[in-house]
Amino acid sequence: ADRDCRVDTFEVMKDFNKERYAGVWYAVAKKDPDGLFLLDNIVANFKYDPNDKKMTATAKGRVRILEKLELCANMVGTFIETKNPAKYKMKYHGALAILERGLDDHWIVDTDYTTYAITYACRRRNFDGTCDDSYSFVFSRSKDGLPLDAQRIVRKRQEQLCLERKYRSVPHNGYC
Ligand code: ODT
Repeated sequence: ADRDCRVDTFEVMKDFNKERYAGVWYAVAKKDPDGLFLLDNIVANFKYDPNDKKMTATAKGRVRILEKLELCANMVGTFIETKNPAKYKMKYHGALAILERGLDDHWIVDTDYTTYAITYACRRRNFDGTCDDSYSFVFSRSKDGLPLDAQRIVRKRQEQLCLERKYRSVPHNGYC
């Protein structure tokens, strides 16, 4: 059977647990959106506040702004919940006003909390329900990348998102 590439049919993480997801994640691979922003040395740090039960995050990395300027940026994000506990709206801005700001979908597609995670955002949909401008991150708890069994799972998820072979690897070379 043909694969279904309509965004609303994509499966996301079941019973997503914000508390277990908290902490540092290193981006090891990325599928870029149109007009990419985060280039490399991307590290996200998720926090869970047990008082208001909300998730927030900071991200840093080398970014590209004004089409050619490259610098290290600190970004802040808050996550707005929806009916599906793995599908958030991420409201974000930079520590500096010249950096990007926006509101994107932020879906946790899959994670085992201790090794890998894969996230997905579709910024613009086609009339048939497929995505016209998406980005996706593969995260690892370790800077050194993912073990083989996790790589296998991630590859399968990338196919389910109709994004196989669209990812590039994200270097961590201490630039930021
Ligand atoms: O790099 C791109 O081109 C698209 C991503 C832009 C938004 C990045 C904003 C990060 C906001 C704060 C951090 C949250 C962590 C999120 C984890 C993954 C998505 C960046």
